[in-house]
Amino acid sequence: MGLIPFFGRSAPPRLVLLSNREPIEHRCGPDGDHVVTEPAGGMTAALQPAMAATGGTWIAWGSGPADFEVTDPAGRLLVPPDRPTYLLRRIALTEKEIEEYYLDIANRALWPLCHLQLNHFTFNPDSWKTYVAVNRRFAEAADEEIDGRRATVWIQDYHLALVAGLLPKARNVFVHQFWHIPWPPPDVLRALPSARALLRGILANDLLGFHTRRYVVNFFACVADLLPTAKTDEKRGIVRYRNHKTTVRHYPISIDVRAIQRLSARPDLVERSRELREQSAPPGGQLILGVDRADYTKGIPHRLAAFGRLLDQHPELQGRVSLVQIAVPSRSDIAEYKDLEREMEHRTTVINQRHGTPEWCPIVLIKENLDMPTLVAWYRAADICIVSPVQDGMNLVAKEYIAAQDGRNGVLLLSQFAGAAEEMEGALLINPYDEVSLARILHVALTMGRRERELRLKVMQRRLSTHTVQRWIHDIFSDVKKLRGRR
Ligand code: ADQ
Repeated sequence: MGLIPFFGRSAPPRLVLLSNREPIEHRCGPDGDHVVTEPAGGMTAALQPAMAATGGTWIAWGSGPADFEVTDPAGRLLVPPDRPTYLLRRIALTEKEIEEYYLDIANRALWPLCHLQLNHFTFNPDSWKTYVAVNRRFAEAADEEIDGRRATVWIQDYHLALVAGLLPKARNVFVHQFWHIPWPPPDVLRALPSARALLRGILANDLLGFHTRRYVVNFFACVADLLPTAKTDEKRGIVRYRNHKTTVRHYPISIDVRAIQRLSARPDLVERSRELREQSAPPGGQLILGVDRADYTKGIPHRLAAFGRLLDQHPELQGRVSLVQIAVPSRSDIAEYKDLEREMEHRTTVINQRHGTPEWCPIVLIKENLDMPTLVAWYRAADICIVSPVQDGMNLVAKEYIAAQDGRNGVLLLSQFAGAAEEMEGALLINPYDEVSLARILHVALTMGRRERELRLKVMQRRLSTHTVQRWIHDIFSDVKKLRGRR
């Protein structure tokens, strides 16, 4: 299966991809040379292979400190540096634009809104104007890259919700967008004063993708509620609004399963994982793992509290189990994120003081950005992985953990509020808000027999082996090809 379906004899349309985050950043090294880093996160890693396969242009915010020292005056350079296959076009943002477009609207308004966290939601109308202006700059850059040719524009995520509506209409350009986070129900979306503008912008896409059926259902409910003149056919996944037809489908994102499996089988990583286990799990005991960006949607305090309760209720577990929480700091410019870091540290200290002994530290908090080989070594080392978001579009950690269980039999605890819960039959589903039941299910996982562990894992690994990120890209582009043909 090729990543991008074959387009017949005609040359494939030019691909122009837009995302807020860029696939690589440049910074200055110690000797004044330029060092390349790849920002953490599943999304850019998932999209790189598609760009490498097709060529084209990737347009993104140039957020690295030395980004514009290596580009032409239009902000462009060929990447990846070792085997250049596509063009990266960087957009420079001013301090004000970063504050208003990125922090205020994307992260203080749309992110909490879509994750149903209205207690964290704020809206600044001046910042919305900047959000529109930055989206316009992305659209103008895309239009320059298309340059009148036949093209497919692929927009990523909630930072760029208005781009489709700001692109000039052109018959030979197909525009589609993937929304990586949940889509909220109408009562929540109504809290956004610009909700109608947001919907109108998104409905300028020819195809719109979400992770799950539930988000598609919410989207149709929002259109019916806020844009009553739109005509919807939910069964066929079609919205017609102002003479434009948008197809709305769900495509669950996944991971490069083979790449994780290969890493997990590497002898040096098998050894590394043994060392990590020795360092952090009590001898003969078990290791529970959490891996997240430190974000209030990921339910980290909830899982720490449940682990504390587990230790309160089961004194026999003293010195028998440890929880390693890897939480890379994220969006630290926003007060709530700083508060979360403090809360994680506080809860960890309280539980460690209450239960720890000179030989045993119940919770180890690691606040580092780890490379994928090290993460995979941790996944291998853990008997249990706990993924407890209060809302999550998909959650790739759950899938990475299962893919890394080469010759192991780890148990996955997965929040019913993660998109991944719709696919991962075999996981122990949890409600992060229910501390009592979360502690109980942790105990179930710790005492689960080998046979049941293996059976559950097998179900998830079988599903994952065919539902890879390659399939995600292929399914989206198959639909792009069909819909473009019909047009
Ligand atoms: P995120 O909210 O970032 O993604 P997730 O899907 O779990 O959440 O992806 C996180 C990625 O970052 C994983 O690939 C993980 O390996 C990596 N990561 C986590 N902690 C790390 C650390 N300490 N060091 C290095 N890497 C780390 C958004 C949505 C999700 C959706 C994805 C993709 O919020 O719901 O699954 O996009 O669409």
